[in-house]
Amino acid sequence: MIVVRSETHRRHHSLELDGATIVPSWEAPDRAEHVDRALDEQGTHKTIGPDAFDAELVDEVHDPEYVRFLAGAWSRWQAEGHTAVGAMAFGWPARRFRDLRPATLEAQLGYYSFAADCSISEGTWEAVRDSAAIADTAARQVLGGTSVVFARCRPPGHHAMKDQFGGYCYLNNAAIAAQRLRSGGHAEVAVLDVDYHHGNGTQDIFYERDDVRFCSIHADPSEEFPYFLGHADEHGAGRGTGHNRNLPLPRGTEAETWFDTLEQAIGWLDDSSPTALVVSLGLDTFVDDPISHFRLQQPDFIRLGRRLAAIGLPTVLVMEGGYATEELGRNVGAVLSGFETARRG
Ligand code: OKP
Ligand code: ZN
Repeated sequence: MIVVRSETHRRHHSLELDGATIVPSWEAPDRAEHVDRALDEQGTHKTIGPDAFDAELVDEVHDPEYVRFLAGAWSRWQAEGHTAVGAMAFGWPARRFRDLRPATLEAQLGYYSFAADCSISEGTWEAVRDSAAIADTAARQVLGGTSVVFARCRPPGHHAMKDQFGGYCYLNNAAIAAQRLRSGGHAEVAVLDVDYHHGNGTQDIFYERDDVRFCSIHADPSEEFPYFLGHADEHGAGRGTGHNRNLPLPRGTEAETWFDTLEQAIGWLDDSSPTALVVSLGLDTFVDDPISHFRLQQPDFIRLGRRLAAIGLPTVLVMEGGYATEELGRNVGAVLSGFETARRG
C-alpha cells in the first residue's frame, strides 16, 4: 500500500489537563514511530512524503482566520513573553456568553478551541500543517488512480471543527482529504469514522452539505468525549439534512456488536452511491486502549481492513486515535494487510 508520512510530527509534544494537573498528552510522537516501524517491518508498503500544504484547499473546510490563528499562535505567545511551554485556553464562550471574535491571543485561545486537552507549543503548527498535507497528498494519489492510500497523520484531525481545535486535533485531515476528492471530480464522497470517539469536527464541517456524507460509530457521547455532539438524533441541517448519521454504542461494546453496526454504517453510506471513501481510522477501539472502552482485538482489525476493501471504492485511510502505543503499529498493520489481501483477491 502507498503510505504517506513525514517526520515533522516529532516536533509536536502536546500537553493536556488531567484534572488540575498538566501532563504529557497520550497523543505523543512515539505513536507514529511505532506505526512507521511496524509498516517498515511488513515491507509491503511504498512510503512517500507529503506535497506542499495547500492553504486554498484547507480554507474550503476551515475558517481562514482560524487557520491563520493556528499558524501564528506560537510566535505571538513567545512575543508576549510567556514562559509556559505551551499555549492553552482557560476560558471559552460557553452558554449565554457572546460569540464575539476577540483580538488578544489569550481570548482567541478560548474562542478557537473547545477543550483543554491539547496545547499549541513550538513545532505544533509545523506538525499540524504536515499532517494536513499528508491527508491531502493521499487523496491526490487516489485521484491519480491508486485504489487505496494510507495517510499516517499525526496529530489526528477528526475532532477539529471549522474554527475550533480540541481532542488532540487542530486541522481536520479527513475533511481535507474529502474536500480534495470533491474538487478532483468525485460528486459524492463518503466519510466513515471508526475511531472510538465521535468525529465532531468532521460532522461540523459537512453538516450543511449534501455532497459529503458522514457516518460515525463511536462511544455514546453522553458518557464519553466529546460529550456535546455525536448523538443519534443529529441528521444534518439545510441541504445536508439526511446526510449525517451517528451510531453511538455503550462503553464495553464487543466486536460482534461493533461489526453489526459497521454493516449499518456502510449500508447507509452506500445509499447515496458515493464514488470515493475516506475512513477516519482510529485504532482506539482496541480492547487494551488505555483511554477507551470498546473491545476489538487484533484479528478484528484484519477483518475491518477486509470489510473496508469490500466496499469497493477508491479509499483514503486517515490515521486518527489509538493510544495503546506498543500495539498501535501491529493494529494499523492488521487493517492495511486485511485491506490489501481482500483487494488483491
Ligand atoms: C482523540 B481521538 C483529558 C482527556 C481528554 C480527549 C480524547 C481525545 C481523543 N485528560 N480526552 O479521537 O482519539
Ligand atoms: Zn479517539
